[in-house]
Amino acid sequence: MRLLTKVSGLAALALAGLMNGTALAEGLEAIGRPVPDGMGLQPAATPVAEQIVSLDSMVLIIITVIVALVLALLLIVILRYNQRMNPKAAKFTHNTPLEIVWTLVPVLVLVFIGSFSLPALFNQIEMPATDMTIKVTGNQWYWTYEYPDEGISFDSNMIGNATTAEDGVTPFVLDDKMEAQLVRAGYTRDDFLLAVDNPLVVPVGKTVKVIITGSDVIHAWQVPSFGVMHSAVPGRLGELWFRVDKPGIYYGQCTTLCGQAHAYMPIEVKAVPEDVYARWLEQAKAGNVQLASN
Ligand SMILES: [Cu+2]
Repeated sequence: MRLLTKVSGLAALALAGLMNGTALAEGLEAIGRPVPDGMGLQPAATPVAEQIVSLDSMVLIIITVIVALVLALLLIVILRYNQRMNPKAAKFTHNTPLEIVWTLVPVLVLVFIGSFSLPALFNQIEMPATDMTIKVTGNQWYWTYEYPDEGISFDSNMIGNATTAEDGVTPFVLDDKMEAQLVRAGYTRDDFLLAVDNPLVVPVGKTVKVIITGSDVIHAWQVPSFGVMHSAVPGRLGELWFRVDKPGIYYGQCTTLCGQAHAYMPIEVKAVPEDVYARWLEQAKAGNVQLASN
């Protein structure tokens, strides 16, 4: 069924390509997205996200060892030092060397973790030299993307919300009609609640500075694969940066509860090779901001 959907998606794309000679279709793979039965973090697509993932793995190993050690100590105490095994209780208190050790070892563990987590944190918040700037504005309930240097600005709405649902399609309901609309746009039913009409488009290998604000209430722009998240606060400008290494589609969500349709303002970023980005820019400046999906 999924294969069929994919094939029909490709057919729809080919048809769309025939009908619209200028549409860019790049056959991008959806990399940053939730998957069924997924357990870990989404694949890291930026240096910051890679740092976060390796830090996460390292801390997981450390806490596993600590939990095992504490559990073993507890079991030893429960089994060996209970009242039945020791009818005559020992009377000693304090053991200075032991107390120094159980204070010092946790301090050293924290210093060790900090020596990795602090550089990761600074790497996230210190803005490197950037190649381009994008302004993100959170609205109830969609995103506005602006390329100040290029004079481009457009809204990004979830496919199938009240604004984008085609005639005869019930907004927010994943039925056959909604699936057909998704397929026409180059997606599958798995992309429902993630796919948008106009995704953000960025070139791979370029350092992108994102400035973030809100127009009504507080939202938050988060893309897990990029390792970025920032609140979109009305009247304030936040900033973050990312550099995507691999072309693909990366999904995210608004992560601050912002009202009734909070769950329906996903983020979709298409990272494309530089030449494709240049062609998209030309097309976008001419008024067509859509980058056809695979
Ligand atoms: Cu929101």
